[in-house]
Amino acid sequence: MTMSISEIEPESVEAEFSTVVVIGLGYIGLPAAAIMASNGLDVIGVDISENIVEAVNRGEVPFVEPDLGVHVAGAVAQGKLKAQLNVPEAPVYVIAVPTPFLDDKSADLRYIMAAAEGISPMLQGGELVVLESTSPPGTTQKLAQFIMSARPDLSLDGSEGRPMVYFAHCPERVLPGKIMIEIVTNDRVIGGLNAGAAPMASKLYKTFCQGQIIETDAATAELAKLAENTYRDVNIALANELSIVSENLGVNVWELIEIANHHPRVNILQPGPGVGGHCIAVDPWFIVSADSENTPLIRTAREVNDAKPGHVIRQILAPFVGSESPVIAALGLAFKPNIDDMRESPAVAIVRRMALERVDASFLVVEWHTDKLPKELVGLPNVRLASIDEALAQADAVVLLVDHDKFREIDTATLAGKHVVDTRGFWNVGK
Ligand code: SAJ
Repeated sequence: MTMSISEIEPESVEAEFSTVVVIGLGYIGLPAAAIMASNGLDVIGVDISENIVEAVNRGEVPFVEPDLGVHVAGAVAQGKLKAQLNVPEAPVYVIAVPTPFLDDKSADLRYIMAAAEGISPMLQGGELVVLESTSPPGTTQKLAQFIMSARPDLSLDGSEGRPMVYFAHCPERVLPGKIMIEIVTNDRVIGGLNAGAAPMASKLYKTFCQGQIIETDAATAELAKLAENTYRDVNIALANELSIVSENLGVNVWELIEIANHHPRVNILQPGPGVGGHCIAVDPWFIVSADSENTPLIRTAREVNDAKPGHVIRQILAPFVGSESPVIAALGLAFKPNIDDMRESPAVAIVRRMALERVDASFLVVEWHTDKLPKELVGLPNVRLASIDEALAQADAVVLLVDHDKFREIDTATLAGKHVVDTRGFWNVGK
């Protein structure tokens, strides 16, 4: 299918999509549900968790995301958004469930297929089913085939007079921490699987998206989303590799990258303690598993980024080989700055691995966004949360793992005489 920008006006669509069912009320589904409801659609959110359903029906958001609370509370109060456990009949379904990976790095599609099982019996023909979850190439096709084999009375092409169901992939591309802005302003890729699906899905997204709506086929939309996150992963791998080379050559990598980026066609990202979160560290594997023979670069970039925590651990512990019971302050646990999300965080992995490796050492962890340790660190006797003042006063070594703005308040004079490892270039830019 050729790429085109849909010219359908948003005003004409509200009646057509009177009710939208969003399956999965997590970091992606709840913002999508809330923004559609805020723009006049009646939205029913479906989730398997009773706690989430109850929280949303109280107008509350069960995780931290700026501005999402206002949208959810407003939409629930106006009766435009409600949540429930079961999938109802509706003209539009949006699937926004997790796609984690299995041990062999292939995608685990069980949540998508569970959503398909819920939708199948509700269909009458004419519905639009949108897959928003980041998915390996071919997933929209698999989803459609799954539903078609459960419902042989329906079709993808109207053959033999059987009513059609329309399928599209519209991958989410929002940045955690800025979701409510980016969900409106980002351009949106709409990948239609069967004839008519892409224009229908474009109408839906035009109700709230102010960016360009770019129509293509489902497989291209799937691969485009994976390519975006892979581009970032490969670029960060370059930065991480340069950080180790620079260290060995006595060069400051932050200054090096800043200078290189003055070139008009160079934009190297920042090195760090590793790549975390549930997108950039996962999605490249979906391309590798789709064509493992032809993806040495993508695989190697993943391996370079996954090896960075081990390098950071060696940097922190090196001066304490042979010395007893060092005290190490670890600043930050989240997977990136100014959010509370610690899932797949390299900071958490680094503290855990160090605590297991040096049972004689004490680890004082500073994380403003939580009053309890994440599950990976619970039960480790040599790890506890501490205030910044206590951690800095007691520490022999200080490792900056997350560049939370709040750490700017630290007086760097208090670091004098301590072994300092700054994984984010927070204190030493330009030196
Ligand atoms: N990181 C670095 N150096 C950098 C930038 C990031 O080490 O220069 C690290 C971060 O510290 C973090 C990880 O990478 O551990 C990922 O953070 P991120 O800010 O790059 O991305 P995510 O995972 O929060 O969101 C990404 C976004 N994708 C792109 O920017 C191409 C977002 O737009 C996607 O919607 C999201 O993945 C997703 O859900 O796929």
